[in-house]
Amino acid sequence: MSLTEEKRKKLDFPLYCITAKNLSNGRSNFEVVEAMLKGGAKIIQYREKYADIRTRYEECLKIKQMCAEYGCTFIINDNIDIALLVRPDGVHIGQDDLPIKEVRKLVGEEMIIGLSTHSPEQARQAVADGADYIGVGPLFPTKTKDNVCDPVGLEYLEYVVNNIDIPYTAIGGIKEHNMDKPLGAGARCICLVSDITGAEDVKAKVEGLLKKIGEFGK
Ligand code: TZP
Ligand code: MG
Repeated sequence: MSLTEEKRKKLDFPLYCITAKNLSNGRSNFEVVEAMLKGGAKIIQYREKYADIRTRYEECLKIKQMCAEYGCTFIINDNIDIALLVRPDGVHIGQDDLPIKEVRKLVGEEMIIGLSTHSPEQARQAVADGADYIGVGPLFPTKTKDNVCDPVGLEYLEYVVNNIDIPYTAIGGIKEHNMDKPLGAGARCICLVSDITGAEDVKAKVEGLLKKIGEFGK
């Protein structure tokens, strides 16, 4: 199986951070990533829907380096071509992207492949197809993602918590003020996009979130 202990370790962190330049208050992706890293982020996904491929490639090259310095797992969204050149820890794809089995042929066994899922059927299929982790959402309404499907609600997250044995991250409309909901449902990893990238002080935001997550339920 392709989900090795090494991959599990790279994904074993309660907070999953994603870039969103258009929701970063005018700051660059580098500035935001640096602040995430200084705040203690250990998984960062580069997601950039509005830049050309050359810019994405160059940003990924540099962010890979930055993440390596902090021992942070680096994942590239969408662009398998950039991933083949930059060799991040992982790639993240959606239901309408190339099939996982084909992506696996391209990126090889060692690269993590994450897949966005929205239903129990998709989660089971992701496991069968060899995904290394899944995104579970959108839990709540979100404006961050275009053409997003309707919120799936906490029931789907609960299904994953109880039935799926690969790593996952809960995503979509999660903010500091409602993150007790996915955490209370048993989520071991949550992803907040705009709440982090749009924070006035990104480093302090990540630190604060990690502290709260660590204290949750104690
Ligand atoms: N995939 C499902 S929802 C989403 C993605 C990338 C965006 C989540 O962003 P936010 O700002 O945390 O609602
Ligand atoms: Mg995609």
